[in-house]
Amino acid sequence: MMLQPAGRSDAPTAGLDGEQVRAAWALMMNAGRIALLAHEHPDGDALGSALGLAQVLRDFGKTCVVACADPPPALYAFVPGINEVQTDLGAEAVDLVVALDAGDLSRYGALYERHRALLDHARTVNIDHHVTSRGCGEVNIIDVASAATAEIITLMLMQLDVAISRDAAVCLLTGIVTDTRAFEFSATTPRTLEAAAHLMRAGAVPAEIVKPVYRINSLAKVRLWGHVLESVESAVDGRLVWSCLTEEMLQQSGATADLDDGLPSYLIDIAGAQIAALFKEHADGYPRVSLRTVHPYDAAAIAAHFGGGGHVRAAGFTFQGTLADALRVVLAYLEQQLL
Ligand SMILES: [Mn+2]
Repeated sequence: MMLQPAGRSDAPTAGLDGEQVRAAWALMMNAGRIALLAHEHPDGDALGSALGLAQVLRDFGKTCVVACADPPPALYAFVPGINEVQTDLGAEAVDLVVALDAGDLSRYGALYERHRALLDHARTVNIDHHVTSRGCGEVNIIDVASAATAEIITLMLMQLDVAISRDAAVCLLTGIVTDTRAFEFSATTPRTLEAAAHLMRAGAVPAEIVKPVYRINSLAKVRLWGHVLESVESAVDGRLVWSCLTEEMLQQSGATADLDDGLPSYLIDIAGAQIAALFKEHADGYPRVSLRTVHPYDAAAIAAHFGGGGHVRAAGFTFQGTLADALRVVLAYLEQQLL
């Protein structure tokens, strides 16, 4: 029997539509003042794409404004130019809007609400990789085969033979690294790695992105995780695993409630686990339950049973009762799913 290649069979080998790329580039080259928008609640791809493209366009003498409805998370402090991100476009006119990593103007949040008169009528280039995107520009480069918007921008620049400075390369590689969790997600293709290789040749270093984003933790977070991991329990031959994050643990570790980010995923990575649940106590509200599953268990369906929602592998809900009740009721339901 022939061995099938392990990579994605639908991995893209072709470049982007050359006509669209040239049309987008012509709009940028004909503009003097350009607003680059990252979607609300920005991630590394939205920010890296906007800042990276802005730095490339500045090398062509363009005045660029990078804006986002929300300030960048502190995590991205290492990204060149991060301090220039504005939460408002100001009153000055812009010749062109480049909307990045979302294909619907409403996804730019408060920025869109505040500048509706401008954004509804501005000449706009839209670059995105989400399958749900309709496109909100006169030129739309929506490429769902790309793992990140920053991958699309890199491919564009490669096709146009435009030089990329080191700072711009760090921004764009941040987008690719964060949208693929350092090339781990299945959206990663050979072409993603080719784009990343191009950015490395321009001077970007993956470790300088991976370390601050995925490796560095505060001492408080490590202590909080220690408490939670020490309390892990299991049932159904280890197929069900769960733990609690209590107010007492938060106080003992000096951590803030958001530092549990990543814990539910850590639980489902325990060998043999098929459903993982993290029960999070709230001093002034009902407990929150985060679920992670592996195939064939549907986290969204389980969460929906308790009035919540999410994705097939990751979902959550608020339990209308005490933490003790949540443990009793939810664990019984989860065990039932595994029988
Ligand atoms: Mn993205």
